[in-house]
Amino acid sequence: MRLKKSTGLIVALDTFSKAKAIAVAKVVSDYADAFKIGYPLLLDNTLEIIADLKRVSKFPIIVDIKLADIPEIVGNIARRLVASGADGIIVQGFVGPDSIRAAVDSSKGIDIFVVAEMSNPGAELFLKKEAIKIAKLAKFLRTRGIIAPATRPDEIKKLRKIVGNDFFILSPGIGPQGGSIRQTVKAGADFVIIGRAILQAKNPAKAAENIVNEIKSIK
Ligand code: 3DU
Repeated sequence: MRLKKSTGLIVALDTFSKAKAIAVAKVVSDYADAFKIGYPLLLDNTLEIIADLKRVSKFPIIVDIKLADIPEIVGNIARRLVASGADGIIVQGFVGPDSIRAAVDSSKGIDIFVVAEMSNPGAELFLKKEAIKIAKLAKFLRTRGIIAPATRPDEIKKLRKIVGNDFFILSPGIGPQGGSIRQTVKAGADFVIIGRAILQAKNPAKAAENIVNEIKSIK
């Protein structure tokens, strides 16, 4: 299942607990376009967690282990994730064209997203300088989109000009990391990726609803 835009919200299920991930996935289902799972959930569970989530969700499951390795390893892991039911895979862009291509070629048409620039302050030192090159590469290699930082909306604006409008920009970094939904969406992000502001809310469904209403209100 490929990623489609409806609400513009991707929920990051950043928890070690399968029960918590499934409970949150169920209650935010009306608001999310996709779920993103990463190391926390995968370390304490097996890849079966993807099938478990797919039983309670009709949305794509994007696996975010920020793959960064030689093409051989990236290809093998991508194949394994596809076989486990992943609908999308996030790879690092700094590894260069051969490894990104290995992900695309091994992924049987599921969505590959490339990290162009990370949202943490430390990314200013290395990744920010290369983000435009990585974004061009991601587009050239026919991936589905890039990850760009909600913490630096000017970067999203710049990257949007590079990739055009027929290419997804997914932006993490809202809330605890300092980014704002309004600025991120206005800068050109198609999706916000949100973890803690939903997972740690007293009422995750209400938090997701508020986020989606805020996205909708942005012109
Ligand atoms: O800050 P939050 O709790 O909303 O989580 C953000 C999520 O997005 C989390 O899963 C993290 O691994 C991911 N992410 C970034 O935060 C920054 C990036 O550059 C790439 C992914």
